[in-house]
Amino acid sequence: MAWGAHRYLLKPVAPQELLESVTRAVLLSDLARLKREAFALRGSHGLPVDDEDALHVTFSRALEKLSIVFQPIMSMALGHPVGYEALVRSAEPTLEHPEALLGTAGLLGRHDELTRAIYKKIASRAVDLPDDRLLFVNVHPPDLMDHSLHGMGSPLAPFASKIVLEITERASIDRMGDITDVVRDLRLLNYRLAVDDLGTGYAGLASFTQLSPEIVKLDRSLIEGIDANPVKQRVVRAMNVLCADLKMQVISEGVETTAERDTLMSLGADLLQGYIFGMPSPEFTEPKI
Ligand code: G
Ligand code: MN
Repeated sequence: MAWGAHRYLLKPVAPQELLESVTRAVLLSDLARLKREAFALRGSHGLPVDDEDALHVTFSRALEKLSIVFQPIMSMALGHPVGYEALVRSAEPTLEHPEALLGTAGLLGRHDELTRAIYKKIASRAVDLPDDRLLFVNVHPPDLMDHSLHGMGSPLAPFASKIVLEITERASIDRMGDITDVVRDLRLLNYRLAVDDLGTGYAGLASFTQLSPEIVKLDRSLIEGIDANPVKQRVVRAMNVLCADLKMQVISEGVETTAERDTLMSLGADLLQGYIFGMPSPEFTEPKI
């Protein structure tokens, strides 16, 4: 009935009409099923089968050649890093950077495989993390729902008390439904949470109300050229004041110049991250301020 069979079912029903209407209903329900299947397959759309096979092979090679680099997050007051953000790289040409890796994983339906490989690599390096330093790990919002990624069996779990999970604002977490249980479980395991890329277009407060993050990371688009931009200065100063009131720490990302660094410090920022302290490195570096 939902597919329109009712349209013809006024009595008296001629046998031929009944047959047609039932046939139409069956066809429509088949179409709906096909549409659902197509929707589920949409990730691998647009790739001829041969290309897709080749891409699988390239992607598998990229997974074997993963490495992790670390970018220090500096406390200007302490004069040394408080932690490091783990960033994935691959030695496979064309898939060196996270965006390419993640995009391809999505196309091939191999996202979970990539995430697990990254977490295993990060865990293998976490043992060398200097004492009193935190390790910041990027998490894609849908991965939050996967308990096997962060739960007891996860390669990251043994290091949870030193790990800050960064959850990006680029994908809105309010479309994920209720994440209260997941957040509670993560906190039971002693993970800390950060909202990443704040200021990238998403205006809602779901990430704050649902995550109660300890840390907020301001996107580099807010930091770039801040020394010459009074509007950015006003926003960042207000953000620092507000987050201090909320007992959240603020990290300013993408600091590249001394002018940006000095302006940020004058606006009350203490935790800074960016190329000014050096490029992300395979080692846990100790940059000079
Ligand atoms: O989205 P997220 O904040 O996790 O992005 C981290 C990315 O930003 C990494 O790929 C890193 O190489 C890059 N990055 C880190 N510091 C800087 C910087 O100072 N300038 C620019 N342009 N990019 C940076
Ligand atoms: Mn990040």
